Amino acid sequence: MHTDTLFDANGERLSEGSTLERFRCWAQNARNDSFLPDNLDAVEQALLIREVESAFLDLFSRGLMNGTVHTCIGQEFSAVSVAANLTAEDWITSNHRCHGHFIAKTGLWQGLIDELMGLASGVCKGIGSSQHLFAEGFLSNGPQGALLPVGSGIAAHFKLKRMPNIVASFIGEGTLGEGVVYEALNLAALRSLPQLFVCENNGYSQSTPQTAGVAGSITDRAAAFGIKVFEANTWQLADLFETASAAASYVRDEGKPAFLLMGTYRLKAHSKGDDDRDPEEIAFFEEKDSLARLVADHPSLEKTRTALRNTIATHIESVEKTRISVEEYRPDQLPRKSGAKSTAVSNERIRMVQAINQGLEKALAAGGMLLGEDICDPYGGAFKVTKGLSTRFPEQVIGSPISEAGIAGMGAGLALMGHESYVEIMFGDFMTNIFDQLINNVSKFHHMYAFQASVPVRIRTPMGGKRGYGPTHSQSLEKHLVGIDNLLVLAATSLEDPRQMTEELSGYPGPAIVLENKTDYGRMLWQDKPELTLKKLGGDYGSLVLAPTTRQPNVTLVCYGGTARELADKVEDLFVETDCVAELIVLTKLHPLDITPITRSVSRTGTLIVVEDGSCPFGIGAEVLAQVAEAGVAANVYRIGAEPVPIPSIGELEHEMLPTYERVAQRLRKFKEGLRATPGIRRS
Ligand SMILES: Cc1ncc(C[n+]2csc(CCOP(=O)(O)OP(=O)(O)O)c2C)c(N)n1
Ligand SMILES: [Mg+2]
Repeated sequence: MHTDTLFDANGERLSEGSTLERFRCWAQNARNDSFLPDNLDAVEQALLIREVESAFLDLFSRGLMNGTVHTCIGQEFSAVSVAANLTAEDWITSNHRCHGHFIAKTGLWQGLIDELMGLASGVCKGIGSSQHLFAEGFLSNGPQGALLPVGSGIAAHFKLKRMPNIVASFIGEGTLGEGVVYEALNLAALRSLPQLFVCENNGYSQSTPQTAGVAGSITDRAAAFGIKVFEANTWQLADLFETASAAASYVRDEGKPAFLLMGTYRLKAHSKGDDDRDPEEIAFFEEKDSLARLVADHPSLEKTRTALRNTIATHIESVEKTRISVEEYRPDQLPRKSGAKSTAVSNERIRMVQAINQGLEKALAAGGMLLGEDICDPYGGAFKVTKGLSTRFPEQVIGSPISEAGIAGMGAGLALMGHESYVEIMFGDFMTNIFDQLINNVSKFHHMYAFQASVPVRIRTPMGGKRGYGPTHSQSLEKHLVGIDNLLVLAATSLEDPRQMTEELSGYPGPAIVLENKTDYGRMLWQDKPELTLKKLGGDYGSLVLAPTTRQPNVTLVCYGGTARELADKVEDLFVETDCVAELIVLTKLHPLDITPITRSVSRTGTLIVVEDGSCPFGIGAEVLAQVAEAGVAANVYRIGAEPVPIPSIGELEHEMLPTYERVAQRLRKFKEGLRATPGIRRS
């Protein structure tokens, strides 16, 4: 194994500039005389990449492109050497500097040019542009490191299906600063996934030299996970192609991850024109550039280059300049329309936890995947929801280390490959750790990749307090989740069989969050009561409405999640105590919100109370009230939610801080008093 750490003659570690010193040394000593003619295809591919990249810089300088572009000029052989060892069915996950990887893997250079020109004929219809590319066998995204666990998920699919394929996941050395990199390395090593991590070390992360951004050794990082390390550079080409081949073969044949550290140098600015590097340094590497030297030594390559340049120019000139329409872009996958169907809810006598378990079992039987921390037997999950499942489906249930972002990404990768993937986040509080995956990956893939990618990943998590778990294990963070566009957010309750929700979700092509509630797990599902009717409105994902069988409701109570069952159990007490007849609307789909059952009810009752599990500011209640107002329905409105403080562990104090039946009753009593005090209050 090589090491990337340099020592001087006295055994002192070289720190300042050591990487670049080594690069200089490699570049200086490079001998590529015998690389041709055997590797002509590879060199021509590198030339094509360089000419396409040069065309991009030209288009940018002439103001003919939007945004930004990160070219890989100088680094082309990295992409070419790795892709030379990949089949069409293998995958690449890539980053912002992805054009070379894309061309080397897919050959779709025209589609790439069109993409960056914002044309409908682009590989992603011009939506993603430079950093967000997708084609069969390839995806790239801009947030550093975010796609590594997605690559692990794709690799997990190959392993599960016993396919001979591998995933090559590219990052730059600056990205070694991201935590998710280590989650992916750990997951890939633990599960022996066929994933080749390629770290393109060009000595800089934007403006930050490696010495200021990467502590210690790069290769030791991978080696610490027991991952085999390969090392090559883009100056010594024969060695590079041999090493890349050995690395890919190792991953494919052994079915294990490997780490390929690729020494290279970008000859152009980080993106368009931002370059603070020493001009002498750049000039040195320009002079030593392998590709330029090969062209200089082989006149036939100069001809090839001219031909490529002309072909590219002709393409840019003649391509039809049409753009995707607004109508084509706008539609989302979210279930926004609800049917008129209304069905009576009647549940089996079974505990919530058991019903969720059975729903998951069905999803697994249909080929789904389940990932999470401590979910395997005999433990069966922190709340015992997954008990028995790893025994029944040992290959489909992945017990993971503490790596929320890692498993969310991995679930997304598995979902991309067609598995409905359930990811359990042990406590809702730790949804914070997967925000990058939610916001920058899964909720964007559908639009960003021009509707070519489906990610049926479902993130399940127990939310809420009332169990004394304290400030970081009791929160209701749903208002942060419903703010994510293109993400379906469901809230299960023990009022309705959760197996129904799993059933409704099966076949939904997009990502979804399923909020469960800690207080609900041990409860028996709601059973019919003669004085109340529980109905589900609007078909799949429809809201539940609990109304008195005989009395006319005069208050609309909207709730979801943790408070729903508590209020449902006491809705009759509310009448006795406050004289208010409540119609309880339980939202099972928080995003997108279906306001119709609420406006319909409020039009009749004139009073709306939204009970929110989390704190009110900028929350679910605010959205409900805004939509009711926009619908033109006037009403007396109130919000009840958690106090905007950390949830204390002490029982009585916790109780006081959270929305409860008592607080709803108190609010209604006050409202009644107000009604008596202010006759003629406006009703809709
Ligand atoms: C999470 C995240 N933080 C910051 C950025 C902005 N950014 C884009 S590229 C880049 C430098 C990446 O350096 P490196 O990983 O070495 O790749 P290179 O650009 O050298 O190819 C930065 C900071 C980003 N895209 N994602
Ligand atoms: Mg770099």
